[in-house]
Amino acid sequence: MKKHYSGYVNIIGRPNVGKSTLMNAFLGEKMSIITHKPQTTRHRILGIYNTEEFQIVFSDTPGLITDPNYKMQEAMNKAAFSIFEDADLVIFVTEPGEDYTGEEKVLNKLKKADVPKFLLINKVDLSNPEALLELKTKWESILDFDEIHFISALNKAGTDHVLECIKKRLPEGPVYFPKDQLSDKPERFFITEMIREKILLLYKQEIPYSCEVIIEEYKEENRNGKPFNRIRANIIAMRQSQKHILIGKGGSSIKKLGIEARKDIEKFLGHQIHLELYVKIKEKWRDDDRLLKSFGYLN
Ligand SMILES: Nc1nc2c(ncn2[C@@H]2O[C@H](COP(=O)(O)OP(=O)(O)OP(=O)(O)O)[C@@H](O)[C@H]2O)c(=O)[nH]1
Ligand SMILES: [Mg+2]
Repeated sequence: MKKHYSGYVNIIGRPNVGKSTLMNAFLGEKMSIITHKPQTTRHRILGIYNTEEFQIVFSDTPGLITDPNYKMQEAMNKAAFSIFEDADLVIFVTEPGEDYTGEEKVLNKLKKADVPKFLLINKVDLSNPEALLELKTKWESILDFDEIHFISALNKAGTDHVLECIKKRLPEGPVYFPKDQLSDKPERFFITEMIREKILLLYKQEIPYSCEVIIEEYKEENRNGKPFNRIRANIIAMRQSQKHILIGKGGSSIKKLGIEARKDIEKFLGHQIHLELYVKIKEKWRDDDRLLKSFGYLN
């Protein structure tokens, strides 16, 4: 019988270094949402790479936050650190110009981890060869990585090569998930993520960080013989003033949000939907254990 290789490859790093872009590049699918804003990813998301011979279970994680300010950020850090528990290989992503102070905790964990460790220096398109070599030397003095690679996840430069290097290090192992499964998260999770991505892109300052998206109603119907979904989602904000901004003058902002999100969701589902968005206020949701639990941040 042909041998089968598998393992958990966990991606970790500071916010905004390109972890989600990297996982999507490995998978060739948009699994994780990506924006220019830090702290885009809030949950650990599995993205599963399947071939006949390999199953690589990638984990995209929230960026490590040095000083969490509220319980949701603590939960995000916990999700990021959980990767050390089941990793067969750890990928630490960094970018040129990143300051590594405050990273002692993760560096110590990495030092102790008894699995192959890759350092990926991302966004090389924004740097120059001299600076990159200097950066590599600096990292070599900090930690003994098994492999160091320069990549541009955005341009998929170097990512195929890294994928091959990962494959070479994977142990023989079982099929953890059915071979047609792409993630551990359900369809509805991706729908709320798509709405959240548009909130991050369309609103400024603290608004996206004060919001959570939950699906209130999800109806699968038929229209003219084709699937058609009716989706009602609530955007949870913390204050009345944020609600006003989210809705905008005469409802203009939330309308734009709805249109943009609907386009992505329809592409994802492969058919038309009707999307209704409402804004609700829950003042301290980011510190409320019960709500964080219901939003999937705490067990
Ligand atoms: N120039 C350049 N930009 C990149 C590259 N990779 C990612 N980016 C950009 O960096 C930003 C952050 O990318 P993400 O993939 O969301 O980063 P992340 O590490 O997942 O961020 P968090 O989820 O917030 O922790 C986005 O604007 C990406 O387009 C790259 O190779 N080159
Ligand atoms: Mg991310």
